[in-house]
Amino acid sequence: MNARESASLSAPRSELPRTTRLRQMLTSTQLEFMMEAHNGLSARIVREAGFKAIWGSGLAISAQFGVRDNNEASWTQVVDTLEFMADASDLPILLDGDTGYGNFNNVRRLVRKLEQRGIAGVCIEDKQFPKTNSFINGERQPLAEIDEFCGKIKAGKDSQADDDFSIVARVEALIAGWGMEEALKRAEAYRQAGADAILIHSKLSRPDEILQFAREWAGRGPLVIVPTKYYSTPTDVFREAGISTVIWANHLIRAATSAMQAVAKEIHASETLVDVEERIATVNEIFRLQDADEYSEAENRYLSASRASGSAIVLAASRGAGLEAVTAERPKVMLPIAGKPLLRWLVDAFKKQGVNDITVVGGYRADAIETAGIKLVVNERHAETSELASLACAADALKSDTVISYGDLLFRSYIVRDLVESEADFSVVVDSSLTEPVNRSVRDFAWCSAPDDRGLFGNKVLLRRVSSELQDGAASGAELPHGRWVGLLNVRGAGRARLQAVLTTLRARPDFDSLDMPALLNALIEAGESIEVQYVHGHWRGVNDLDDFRRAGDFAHGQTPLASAGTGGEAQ
Ligand code: SPV
Ligand code: MG
Repeated sequence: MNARESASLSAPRSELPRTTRLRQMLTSTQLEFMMEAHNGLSARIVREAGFKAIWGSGLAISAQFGVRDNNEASWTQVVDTLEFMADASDLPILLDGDTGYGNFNNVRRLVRKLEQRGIAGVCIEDKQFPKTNSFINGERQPLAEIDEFCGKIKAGKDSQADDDFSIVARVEALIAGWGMEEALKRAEAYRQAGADAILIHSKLSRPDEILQFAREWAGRGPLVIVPTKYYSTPTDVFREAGISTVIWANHLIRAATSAMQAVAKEIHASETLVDVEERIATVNEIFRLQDADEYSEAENRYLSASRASGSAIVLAASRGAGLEAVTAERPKVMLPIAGKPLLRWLVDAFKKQGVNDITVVGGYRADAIETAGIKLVVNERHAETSELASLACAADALKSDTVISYGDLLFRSYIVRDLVESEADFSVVVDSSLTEPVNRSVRDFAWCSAPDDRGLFGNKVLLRRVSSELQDGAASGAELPHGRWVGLLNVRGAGRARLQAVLTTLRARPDFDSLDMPALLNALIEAGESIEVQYVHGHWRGVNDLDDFRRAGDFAHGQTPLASAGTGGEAQ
């Protein structure tokens, strides 16, 4: 495999180098086929259709640039286009190299550059530079001198580094009206000069002269044909004539042209997209052809340690007990706080810390959730279920390091920054300023391995248990809690699979529908996981009732004494 081939990022690898595969096609005893492509996308489409090789058509590549097939595109522009094609598809590409873009010396340089870019072979034709397409006044086009053209073939063969790189010599004698004898004479001279195959071209609507040529050629070397004009010939006729390879030379650029003409005309006339949408490739299909998934996988592989790839799951399925008066039309997370929805404050705070892939689990009035910049999944059973059922709806989002968050939080951005920078597989934020029930909605008390001792800043503290019951003596030994879990859990690396496993175990429980996030934290601890505690002292606020709602605007504006932030809380 040459250097260029191994540099192709997204194309699947085939065992043999492209040059070898092209040579095997040319020399095989069965009839082979090549399809035209003219850019990376069409090269990908040719591969997916099942073809074994690509014809890099001069006509089609010129046409997609909007220029004529008269060497108006420079050879380096053609080679740059081929590079995109070779990257998009692992098929061998035979370039239609026109006349070789100059004399023997240009052919030498062309062959070297093509090899460097993973192109498997080149076809050169015995006309003069600059050429014109064979189907435009072909008979008036001057042919090259036989000796001069043989020199080009030899120069090309002498400069290839890979023995399997192929040079196909194209005979234009029939196109130019010089007759069968001249065509055969030229083909034989080119074979002796080292050509790996002969392309015999015809502009007749019947295959007669091609078949006569093949008979008289009598298998001296592989024959390639381009039946654009004699397209109605049954393919078995070529098989029986002993043709090596058929090139379908321009059919994708023509198909694309008629599709684009029809759609452009229709959209212009109707001034709407509604009639064409079903007939054209979806945007997702374009993403697929561009291999967008590979990018996402690579991002996970190479950016997972950085905050840029962070993701979050936001639990936002509840209407909000105590907030019924303001949530008839929308869920709690869409309540306006200082001019923007609560959820937007949260999303903006995450994005500010590079947590960009945000999945929100909606439920009650999920239709009212603004989806800009987030992915929305819906817990359809939100009325009968609790937080873990919502989390399970977003389990697919646990592909990279993820912050799981209640949806009704406002917090200073350093809290998320410190959380996502934690090296621990599991970490939570606990507010040590709140250890006593302020009102009935206060819950999620946290017992930890040590109290918040800001003198010992940096010491590792582990979560022991989260419960809303202060008298939960069995677990806590009636000890006072060390603070309150604010509703933020960060899961990293291998912790993700372990969290999924614990979630799966909990799902098997008959009471799964009633389980909340603290139940997950406690189950993780019982399963032997260490959950690191990041203590804060205020600087956040939950929105659980109308009073919280009223005060949240002040918090958002940064006007309240932040350290005394009131009730934390949950979204569900
Ligand atoms: C091309 O595809 O550019 C060819 C084949 O050279 S033809 O247009 O038939 O001459
Ligand atoms: Mg051409």
